[in-house]
Amino acid sequence: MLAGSNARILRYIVVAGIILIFFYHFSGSRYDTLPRPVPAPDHAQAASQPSPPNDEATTAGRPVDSTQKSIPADRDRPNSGFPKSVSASTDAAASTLADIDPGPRANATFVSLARNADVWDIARSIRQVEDRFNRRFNYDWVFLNDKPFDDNFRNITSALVSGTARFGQIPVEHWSVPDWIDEDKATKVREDMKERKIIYGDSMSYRHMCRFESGFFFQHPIMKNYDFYWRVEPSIELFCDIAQDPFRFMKENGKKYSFTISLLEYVDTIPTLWDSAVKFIENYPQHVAADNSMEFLSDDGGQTYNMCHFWSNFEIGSLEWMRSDAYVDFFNSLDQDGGFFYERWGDAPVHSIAAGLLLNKTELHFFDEIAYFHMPFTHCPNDVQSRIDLKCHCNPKDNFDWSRYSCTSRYFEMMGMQKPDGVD
Ligand SMILES: Nc1nc2c(ncn2[C@@H]2O[C@H](COP(=O)(O)OP(=O)(O)O)[C@@H](O)[C@H]2O)c(=O)[nH]1
Ligand SMILES: [Mg+2]
Repeated sequence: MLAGSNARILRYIVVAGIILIFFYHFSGSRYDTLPRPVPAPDHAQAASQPSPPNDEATTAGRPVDSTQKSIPADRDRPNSGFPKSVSASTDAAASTLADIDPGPRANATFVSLARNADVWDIARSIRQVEDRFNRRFNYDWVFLNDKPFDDNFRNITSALVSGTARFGQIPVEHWSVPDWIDEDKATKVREDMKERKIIYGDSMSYRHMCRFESGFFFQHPIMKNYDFYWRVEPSIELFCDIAQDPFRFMKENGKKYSFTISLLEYVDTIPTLWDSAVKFIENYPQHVAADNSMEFLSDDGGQTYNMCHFWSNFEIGSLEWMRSDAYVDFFNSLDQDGGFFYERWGDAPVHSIAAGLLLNKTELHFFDEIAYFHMPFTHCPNDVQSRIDLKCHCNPKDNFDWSRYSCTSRYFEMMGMQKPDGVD
């Protein structure tokens, strides 16, 4: 009897042991696929130059001494280097991006121009950028505003940004009407555009915004700490994981300007922009690149503009290029002609014409893998396997690239790039 119950107890122990081993094994392998925490950067390292009095930096809501040194470019991380690919999607552990070492960083920042009232819309954008990319890389984020940022804006945004959040006020001379502009003439233009129902045609603040983004954002003292920028607007979406660092890609491949969406500009907003560009070419032939992208901008060898431009609400670009004599001469030349106020020149065609004329083709880049939405257009990568590997949630049917209003097809032709099957 006693021997029988001992044997039963022994059987219970053996069965319990097997169950324990079974649970340990399966729950353990599941936890292995959770992201490893990425070591946070040393947030105590901030700007390498003293910031102006209005500018402050915070990290997760905590004030940071903005007079301290910036994070050095290319700070080495242990085991740095790009993964060959992230395509091992059936291997759950390998597909966890946090397991892939991010590699050395570029000296770069996100930048958002925003009003205090934009706080929730920019918060949505930040969350997307952090989740899809920056939680692994911890790049800084610069917020610029023509008015002082309020505490609510500062607290909400800096809690979301994994790098250092920095806040700058725009100097009044970068957000006002220059003295060579005839204000009566500019007022009449706005009234006329209002009647003709041209989008933002009667808005003065939109004009300041376009002029600031065209010629001044890269000159802000906070931006002078960085070599590359990534512009983020309120209410954008990112549909895919960004596995490799676009900043590092730009730097290592000599890229100066990049895009995800291109399209045709609304003619009535820029009737004389091309005339100004042609005048610039005549006055500054030394700034025009030998292997420029005139084919992208013009269908008749430069006589007229075909309205093609890169959509500048997304851009990753070189601040060094923007601060070069070539770009600054280009902007000043356009600015003197007054079209930011006498018409409604957008920063997108201004940046695009500059990139097309001043840069060699090899310095431009199309980021196919950055799946992006800004009302009302979407870029969704064509390749099925890439969408799976990068955990994309965009519907490829929404992709704008091959629409007749997009200029991406023309870009592919100029660059000799292969278009997807079925696209002509
Ligand atoms: N500080 C500030 N930012 C502005 C103002 N107007 C527009 N912006 C910002 O400029 C960018 C472009 O404006 P948005 O309204 O998105 O223009 P859209 O994308 O062309 O329709 C966004 O980042 C806005 O937050 C303004 O008057 N002040
Ligand atoms: Mg916008």
